[in-house]
Amino acid sequence: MSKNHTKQKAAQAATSGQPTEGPLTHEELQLSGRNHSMPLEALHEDITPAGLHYLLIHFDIPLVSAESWRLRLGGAVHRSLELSLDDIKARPAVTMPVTLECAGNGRSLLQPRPLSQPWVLGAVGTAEWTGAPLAPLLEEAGLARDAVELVFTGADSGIQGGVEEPYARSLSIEEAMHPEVMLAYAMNGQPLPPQHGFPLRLLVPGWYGMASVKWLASIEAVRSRFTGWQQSVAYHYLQGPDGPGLPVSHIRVRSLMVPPGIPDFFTRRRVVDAGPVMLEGRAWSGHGEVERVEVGIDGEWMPAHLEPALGDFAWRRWSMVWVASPGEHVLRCRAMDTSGALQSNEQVWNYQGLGNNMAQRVEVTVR
Ligand SMILES: Nc1nc2c(c(=O)[nH]1)N[C@H]1C(S)=C(S)[C@@H](COP(=O)(O)O)O[C@H]1N2
Ligand SMILES: [Mo]
Repeated sequence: MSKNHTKQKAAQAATSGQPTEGPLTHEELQLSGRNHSMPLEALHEDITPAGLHYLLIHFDIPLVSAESWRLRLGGAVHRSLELSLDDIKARPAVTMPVTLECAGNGRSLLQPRPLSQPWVLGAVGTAEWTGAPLAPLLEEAGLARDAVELVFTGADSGIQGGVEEPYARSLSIEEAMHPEVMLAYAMNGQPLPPQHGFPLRLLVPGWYGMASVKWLASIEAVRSRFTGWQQSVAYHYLQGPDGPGLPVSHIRVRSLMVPPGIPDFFTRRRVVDAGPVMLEGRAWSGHGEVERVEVGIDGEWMPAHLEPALGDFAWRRWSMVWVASPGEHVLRCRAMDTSGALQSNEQVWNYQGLGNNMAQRVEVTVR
C-alpha cells in the first residue's frame, strides 16, 4: 500500500462516530486536550470550583461582548423580545446547585470505543448556577397556540457530518416550561467564564449537558420539530450508524468514588496503606432521587452511608469505611434511583457511546 493510501485509510478510520478497538487517535487527543474532565478528587467538594468543572465545547469558544450581546426571543410568539444582559439580570433570580454531566461520560471505556471526545469518567461537575427562570419569559412573549418546540441557538458554529450549523438544541414547550429551566448568567457566584457560556447559557437541570446551550443567542418558538444535527442526528441511543434510535435526554443514575490513596504518576494506579480507609464519592440521577449506593470490594457489595442531596438536581455524598488488607483489590460503586434504575456491572454498548453508566472500577494495591 502506498504512503498516500495508508494516510487516507487513517483519515477514514478517524471519522467521528465510528467504533474502534485501535489505539487512541490524534483527533481524540486534540479533543481531550480542549475538553477537560473534573479530576475525581474534586468529588470531595459539594460544589465544584469553576476551574475544575468539566468542559465540553464542540467548536470554538465564541468571543462575545456583554455590551453588544442581545438575546432574541421570537418565532411563533405574540411579542418578540430582545433583551440585554442587564434586562435579564433585572428579572427575579434563582440560584441552585445543579449536577451537569456529559452524555458521553465513560465513552472511552466502551469496547469497541466510538470515536469522539474520549471521556474516561470525569465529565461531570456540580456548580451553583444563578439565572432567570425561563417560563415567565415565555409567558411574557406569549407562545402561539400551534408552537410545538423552542429552539435554543448558541453563538458558536462549526461543521459536523459535513454540515455547517450553529450549535442548537430544542425542547418541547412542556419541557421548556419546567420551573427549574433557567437562563444562567452566573456560576458559583461569578459571571460565567468564557468556556462555560459567557454571557448567558440555558440550563436544563436533570438532563445531560448537551441540552444546556452555552453562549445563548436566540430562542425561537417553532411550529414543527427541529431537525438540526445536534438534535436529530447526534445524541441518540443507537446500535449502528443508522437511526432513528431513541433521543438522549435525562441523566442516567451514576455514582463515582474519589480514588483512594495515592496514584502512580504514569498509570494512575492507586496505592493505599493497610487499615481503615474512608471511601467516599457522589451519586446522582436525572430520573429521580438516588436512594441507594453500594460499594463492591472484590465482588462483594455493601451499602454505603448516604447524605442528603445538595438539591433536587444535584448529587448526594456517600461514604463507607473499608478496612484494607495487604494485596491487590478491585473497588467498585453503583447507585440506584427511585425509578428503580441500577448501574450495571457490565457495559451496555451503543453506537455513539452515550449514557454509559457502568459501575466504576478502581484497582488498588494495599501495602
Ligand atoms: N453553544 C454550545 N452549547 C453547548 C455545547 C457546545 O458545544 N456549544 N456543548 C454542550 C455539551 S455536549 C455539554 S456536555 C455541555 C457542557 O457544559 P460545560 O462545558 O459548561 O460543562 O454544554 C453543552 N452546551
Ligand atoms: Mo456533552
